[in-house]
Amino acid sequence: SSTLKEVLAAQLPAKQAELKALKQEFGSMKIDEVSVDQCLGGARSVKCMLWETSLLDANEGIRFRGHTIPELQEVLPTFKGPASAGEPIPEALTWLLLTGEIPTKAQCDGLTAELHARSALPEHVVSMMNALPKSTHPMTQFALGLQACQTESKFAQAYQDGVHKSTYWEHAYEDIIDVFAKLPEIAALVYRNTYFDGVVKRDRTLDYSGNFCRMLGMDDPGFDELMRLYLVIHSDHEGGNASAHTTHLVGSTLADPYLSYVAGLNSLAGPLHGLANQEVLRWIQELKAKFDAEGKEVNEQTITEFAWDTLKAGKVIPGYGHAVLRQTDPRYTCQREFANKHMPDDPLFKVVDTIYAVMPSILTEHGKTKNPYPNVDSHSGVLLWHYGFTQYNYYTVLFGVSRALGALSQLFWDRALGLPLERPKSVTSAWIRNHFAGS
Ligand code: FCX
Repeated sequence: SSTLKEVLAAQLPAKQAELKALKQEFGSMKIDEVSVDQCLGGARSVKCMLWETSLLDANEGIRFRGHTIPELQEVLPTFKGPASAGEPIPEALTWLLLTGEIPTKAQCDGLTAELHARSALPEHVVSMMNALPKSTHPMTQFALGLQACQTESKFAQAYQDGVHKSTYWEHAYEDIIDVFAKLPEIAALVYRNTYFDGVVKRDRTLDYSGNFCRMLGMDDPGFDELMRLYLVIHSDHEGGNASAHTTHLVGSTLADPYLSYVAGLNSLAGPLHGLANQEVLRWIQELKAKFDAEGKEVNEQTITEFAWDTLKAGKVIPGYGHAVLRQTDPRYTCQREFANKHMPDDPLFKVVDTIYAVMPSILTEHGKTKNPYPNVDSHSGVLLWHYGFTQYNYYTVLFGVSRALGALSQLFWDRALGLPLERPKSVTSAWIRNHFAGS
């Protein structure tokens, strides 16, 4: 079977021709208009970015290369091999994101071997990371680790060597696969350094996720399956979300994939974005602590009370609301299904489910958010917690391992299609006033 790089190389000419034709046929047509509200309001829903790997529908949720999450669970190869014999493996999803094609198990195994072979961290990265204070937030350690790996960038080297722009894709590809390979190593070192003895053990007879779990020090096959699901569903959420958009923006300067994705990670570390998953667990733990201390049960009534306290204090309910979605996130739903299948009696799962029962009506009554339903971050933490993975300040690092698969797959196509420097126009408030003066 062909390697991933060969498949991509074969796709290039047609994809480049398609983009050229798109420009020729529709280049002067309008796909959107921008209101002043959108200019002042975070460019919400302005269509101005090409993103091939996934597309988000406000009601249906995400499709990866046209496939919903339940569809992927039917068709992508699993650790055991056949589709549906467990959760899809991230290698399969990565192949799909990059090529648009469903891979065979043999193709996935080839990619697994390639990732294992490229995973080693340079010594200077390990010693730099070992020197960081344990109190450094895991996301900061994670971003620093990747930034330090940038010494290995083949793209940056090729650019220095003055290669022709038609070959950028090849060097970008090499970096992207290297970054995929190294992220679990960096992430595991952060975890082992922050909470344990810094020792990282590997099992490269396993897949990308299984080996990652061993590196974290987890050896429950149930946790392996959870990690496969986790790494698949957090990978991509079209292009406008902050981590994907940042990666794309920084990459558009021809900063290499290491530098580009470090920037994306720093976006992910914000509490309105990926950090929300740690905030959800913190919120639940604070809620439990409060009512345990008061000798009260955690139920619909006490959760409602705690939610109103949060809202009245001028804070958000983490894990609820979304900039695009207007229904329950299918990434939430598939995690809920995982919980129903593997841990139906888990007490924290029951709390999350009770929150789900009351929160939409509380947020609707509060009257601010356009979407009162849960997003992906609302459910991920309790699943990890169930397996004893309780260090919630670390949770966003897992999101960061996964988000690379989507953001960098698109970055490959950014370079392969020769997409230009991104540079939208900004205006001053005086410009806006003058623009409408007399109208
Ligand atoms: N709790 C309380 N208020 C909320 C809210 C929530 N969960 N979600 C939105 N609101 C508020 C906003 O803060 C805003 O208030 P303002 O008018 O005083 O500024 C108002 O409702 C309108 O916001 P809305 O248009 O619905 O949402 P935005 O597109 O501006 O923001 C996020 C979307 C996701 C940032 C927002 O819903 C939020 O803060 N949620 C909580 C944090 C969270 O879960 N983030 C993770 C999102 C995602 F899944 C991910 O990136 O990982």
